[in-house]
Amino acid sequence: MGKVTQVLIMVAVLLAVAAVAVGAQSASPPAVGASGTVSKQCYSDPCHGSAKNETIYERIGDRKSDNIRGNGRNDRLHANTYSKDTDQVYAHGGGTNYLYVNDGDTLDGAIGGRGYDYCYVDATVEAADTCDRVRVR
Ligand SMILES: [Ca+2]
Ligand SMILES: [Ca+2]
Ligand SMILES: [Ca+2]
Repeated sequence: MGKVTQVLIMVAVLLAVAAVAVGAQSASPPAVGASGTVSKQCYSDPCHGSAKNETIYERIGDRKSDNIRGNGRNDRLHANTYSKDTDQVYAHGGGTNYLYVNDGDTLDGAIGGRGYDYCYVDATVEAADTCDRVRVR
């Protein structure tokens, strides 16, 4: 085998390994795919999701206490963009949900539903016992 051929094979193998690594990374976290996910910015309180895969964001600005309710399917509910507020985030319905209330204060609430819920909080006091997984950040 010529040296050039050997090098080419090595490069090909490295590229294949890199591709697999990238693929594995983008495959996690599970269940929630980029396809079919709808983003929603809240302008009202309470703010309701629909029966779609959704990423919902709290109202714009500090000191606005939000009630955000997801619905069916897999949702990501963000109340961690602004602070100095008391936000309540409810998963509602099934699916795999991600509830974010880690906005720097410990006044918020993350409440899980029937599905599997990940709650990202500033302190465990913000996580209801309906959260299946609690992450303090
Ligand atoms: Ca808020
Ligand atoms: Ca907030
Ligand atoms: Ca908080």
